Amino acid sequence: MSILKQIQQLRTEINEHNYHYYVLDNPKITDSEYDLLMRELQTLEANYPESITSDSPTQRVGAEPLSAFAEIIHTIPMLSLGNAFDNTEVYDFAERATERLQTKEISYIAEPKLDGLAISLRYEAGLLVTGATRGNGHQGENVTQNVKTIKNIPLCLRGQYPEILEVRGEVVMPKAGFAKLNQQQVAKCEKIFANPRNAAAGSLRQLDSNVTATRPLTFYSYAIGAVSEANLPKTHSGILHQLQEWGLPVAQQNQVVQDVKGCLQYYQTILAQRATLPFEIDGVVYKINDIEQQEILGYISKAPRWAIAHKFPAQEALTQLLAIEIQVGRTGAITPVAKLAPVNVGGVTVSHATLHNQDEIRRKDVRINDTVIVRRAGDVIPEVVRVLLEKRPTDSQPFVLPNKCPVCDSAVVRIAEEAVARCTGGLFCPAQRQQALQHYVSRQAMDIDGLGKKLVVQLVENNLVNNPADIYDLSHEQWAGLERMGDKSADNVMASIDKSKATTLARFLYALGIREVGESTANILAEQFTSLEQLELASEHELQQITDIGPVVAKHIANFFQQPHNIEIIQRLQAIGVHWSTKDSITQILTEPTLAGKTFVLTGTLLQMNRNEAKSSLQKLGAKVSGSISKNTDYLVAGEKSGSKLEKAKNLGVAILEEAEFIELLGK
Ligand code: D41
Repeated sequence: MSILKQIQQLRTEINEHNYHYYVLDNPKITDSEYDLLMRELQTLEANYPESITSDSPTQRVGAEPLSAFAEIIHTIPMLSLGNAFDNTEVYDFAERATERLQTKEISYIAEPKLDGLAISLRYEAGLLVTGATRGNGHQGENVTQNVKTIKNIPLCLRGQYPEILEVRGEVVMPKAGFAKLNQQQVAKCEKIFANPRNAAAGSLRQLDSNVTATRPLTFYSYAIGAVSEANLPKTHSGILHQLQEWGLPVAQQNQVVQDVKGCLQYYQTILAQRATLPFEIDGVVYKINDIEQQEILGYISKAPRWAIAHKFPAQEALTQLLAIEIQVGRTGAITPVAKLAPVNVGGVTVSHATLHNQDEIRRKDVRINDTVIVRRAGDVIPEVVRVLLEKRPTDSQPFVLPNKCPVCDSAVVRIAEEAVARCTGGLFCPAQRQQALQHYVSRQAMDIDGLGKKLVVQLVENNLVNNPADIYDLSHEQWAGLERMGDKSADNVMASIDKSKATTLARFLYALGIREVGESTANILAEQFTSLEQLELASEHELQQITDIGPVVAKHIANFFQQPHNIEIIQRLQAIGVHWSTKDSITQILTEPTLAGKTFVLTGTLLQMNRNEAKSSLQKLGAKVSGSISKNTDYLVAGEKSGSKLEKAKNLGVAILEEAEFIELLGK
């Protein structure tokens, strides 16, 4: 047998053992036998280096350290999950589903909710080509080198896999590995991790994959992204089973259950197992199992209507409320914050908790010097759950929010239908100014490196900067004159500012800090409008026509651009050199006419793309994609085996597109 063939056989054999060990949890040989095989392969490869391929089981570690992670745009967004905190919310979720689906009985797949880091793996021709973090769901970081060091992630798929396969799942650090890692960190006098999730995230975001390789990480698949295969199983459980056949690890606790009752039983079972599971979980996830039903239900905002996370009760502790502090947010929102005697809640020291607003303080009757129960749930801000009235000092007084802003003394007002009170000072209020600037320079916005909170605070305190445009006018002398700054740091900041001028329209829109315009809305706006000028002119009504932009958001956007001082600042920024490529807008012009305002329904099986791809292509062109046919439907895209929807469309006289016509319409 030729050496190459021998090497190939060894790799296949090792991969097969990996599969039995990591995925099936049922090893066929002992660890030392396995080590022997690995060593044999290493020796052969060392003698025949030209035989080494990137998917060889020996090639998990050793890549050069990176200087930064590259960005990866997810071809299909990684969605988020809605939460249910009690049984009622699960019933509500199920009731909405049964109503929309017109059926009483629904099968769900119930899964443990792993507390780690969501990632997406992309396989092409069976080989792992990229691993990316979820990031904001739309764009993540390329962590391929690190992902390859995770031993239960296959470098190549088994069996009859599709040409392209994206797998979504969670990277976790098992409890045992976490404890051991922290012991090692202590021994090395390095920082210890607060919990397994932080440790997993920190390990996956190492620039040197050799470090990641030493960390005990594990991966579990829970969904698919883009896939070039039309004949996938018709249930989520079937898809997970298929993933396992292809060599991907799937949590063994997953279970198909019937109706809400089955879901809630599963919740109790897993809650009882929580302490003995090898990994940390913070709840369970229910997903409607039938893919067709999933498609009918569709998505709302960034979360599917067919899935929900049922969270375990958060961890709680008892402490003293020392004071109530008032924070003023970027948009003037006044938030009361409880200052607490520091207390350990589930491994994290908590010294502050949000009190939300005046109504919440009144409802819970929270007062200074009270003894309170605080709760911490995952990564959310700690909360005061309730007051122990029996421990309340006799002289305590109800707490009332001040009616003047504690920072700028402007009036605090509360609009009738809003829960929050706001400082009316606008950019006159130093707190608002500071936060607007911090937001403007932040990583997701203009990304001005080296211009952190401390510098922004100084700029505002010294009255050097009143609005974002002023940042660009500061001289070298002014920068160098700030505390802890010198010539060199002044040069660095000025260079970062210069560099940040080349940006994207989406980032710029987000940076402006328009109320209710977060990253995802900014992305949508940048995709919909060919230029900023066009957006500035858009009416509230036009804005509302865009999918995912509701009346409130539309109003805030239109209002923002109606303010002359906002336009003036934008013009100053552009004059100073802030710019973005119009590449995106050119492709948009080329594909015109767009499908803005048109409603599509997809049915049957498409051969050249899957439904999610078809849907996102349509949405990019401004079309709406709906789950059911009505007289408002403009087009039905009918793939193979179209059933009742095709009939209904014919009856209603809705235009019907075959796949080829549809692809032509997309301009592909
Ligand atoms: O175990 C998890 N953390 C988990 C997360 C899971 N079992 N299933 C999930 N399913 C989804 C959808 C339904 C959107 C495919 C998820 C997540 N999403 C998720 N993880 C992070 C954000 C969303």
